Amino acid sequence: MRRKEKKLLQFAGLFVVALLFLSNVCLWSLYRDRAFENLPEISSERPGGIPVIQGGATRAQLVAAVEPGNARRKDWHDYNAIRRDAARSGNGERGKPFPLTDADRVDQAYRENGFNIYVSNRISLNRSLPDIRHANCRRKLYAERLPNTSVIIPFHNEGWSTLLRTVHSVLNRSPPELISEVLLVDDFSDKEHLRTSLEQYVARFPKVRILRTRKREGLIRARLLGALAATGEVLTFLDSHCEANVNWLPPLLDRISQNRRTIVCPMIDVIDHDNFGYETQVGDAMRGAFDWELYYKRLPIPPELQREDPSKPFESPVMAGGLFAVDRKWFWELGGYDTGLEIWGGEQFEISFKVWMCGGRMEDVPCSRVGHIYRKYVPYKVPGGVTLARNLKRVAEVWMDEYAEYVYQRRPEYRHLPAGDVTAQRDLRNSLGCRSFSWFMAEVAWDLPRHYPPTEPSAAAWGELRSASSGMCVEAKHLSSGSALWLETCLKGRGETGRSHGQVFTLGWRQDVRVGNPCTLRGSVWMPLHPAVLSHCMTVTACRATNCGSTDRIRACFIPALTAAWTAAAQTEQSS
Ligand SMILES: [Mn+2]
Repeated sequence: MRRKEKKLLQFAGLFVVALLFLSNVCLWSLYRDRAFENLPEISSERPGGIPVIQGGATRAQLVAAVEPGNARRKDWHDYNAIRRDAARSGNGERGKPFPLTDADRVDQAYRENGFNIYVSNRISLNRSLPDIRHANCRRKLYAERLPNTSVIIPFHNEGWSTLLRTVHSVLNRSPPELISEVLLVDDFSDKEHLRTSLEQYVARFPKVRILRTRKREGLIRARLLGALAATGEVLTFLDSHCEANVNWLPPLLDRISQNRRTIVCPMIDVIDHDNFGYETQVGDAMRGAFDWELYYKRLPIPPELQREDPSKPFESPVMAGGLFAVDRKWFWELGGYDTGLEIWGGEQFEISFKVWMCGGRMEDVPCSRVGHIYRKYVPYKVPGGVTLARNLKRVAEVWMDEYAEYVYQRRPEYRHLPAGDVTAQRDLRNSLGCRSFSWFMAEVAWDLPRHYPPTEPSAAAWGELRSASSGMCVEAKHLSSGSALWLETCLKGRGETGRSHGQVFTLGWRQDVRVGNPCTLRGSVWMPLHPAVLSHCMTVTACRATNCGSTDRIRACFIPALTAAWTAAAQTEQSS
């Protein structure tokens, strides 16, 4: 009887997988031309002053050692390429900031791309980057035999130089035998330079192909499209304004070759949107996580997970989104992305929860670094909040079990938002025998509640913040996130009663300051303190509050060194 049931379940599972696969295959109809299928072999003569890419360089590839795993390992560094990079000079080389003049800063430079395209255009497509990896990375050996990869780069109206610098950096800094192909997936761009010029340009690289969608599909389906067309053993997704750094690829592929169910992410470095300088992110190696409004967050690696060798891969609960590598078959076993997700957003949660809960794992690899331009603003129309909300709700409904409630408590508007049919996703979850979200929280994201507790502890205090020395009050001129706080005459002193104005603040459990009282607070509105406020280093009084009616007083003090950090001193006076 039990065996019969098991068989039935297995069949049902297979059926669902087949259905999913078929529905994915339908995506084939989305793109029009698989451009440049049979390209001629290129000569080593490159027009336009473009240096030979991986031009037959003999790489130092001895150093084979037998490690405990019995896999022969070798040094994958391309020392010729490293020497070539070291000899380069010019604007932006070694990831140095471009010397900007005022004329370079005109708004027009940012308008089309969200970053300064004029500056980008004046930096070589083959520019060198600083090797900012941990020193241990230079000595690391990886398996001699690694899977090859298709590099999938979706783009929409990307700038010429930023798109091609992405491609060049991949070709320049990857062992050619590990690159099966580079797939540029054009999500219905209308920029002229991305038509014939691009086709002619990439024709010189036999491994680079362009796929084009027939209508705007959005990032998620564009990635799926690339994944469907890909033939490499591993899928590596990159954004269209990236630069791959020294030896970025072998450390990623090595982890997948050791465990094909591992999704790996490189460290994402920051390419400045003004001057194109190359730097690490604040905090560098951190774990990916989320708050309960489902905003992506980065958490410090907790002491329990810190290793003697900080260059070792570490587990990450949630990926940042755009940059990762995954075994191609494993990606499809996981159902790819939920095709019900629209355009952009939420997909990094879906794939992250899925891989962890369904028998895989996810790691960040410190020895693999890729730079990314974080835009100043998004230059094209992104579909409004509803799409993102709908995507997040789908993810919450399918994967988060009872924890979805914590999201709905913070975003009540999600509760009744229609998220479309999620039956197929739930069936997939069943057929893969995935674990519960509470398992995920207990075993993978166990450090998350330390920073983002599902149930927020009540505020320490709220009320006016009155300077002990000057008697002035802190005021928010504009009640929006990011506007500075100033000192003004206290409203109470001005004869106003005001509880709903810019002089009411809450001192949160995290010792952060938010505008409003605990009942009117919405989300985490971050208010930077104006230097003039900080320099007061004042003592303030505020009403103690576990509820909105309380009027006890406490004294609290700024810690001047930490912007907007507070320390609540002992409770002193009782107010009337
Ligand atoms: Mn991007």
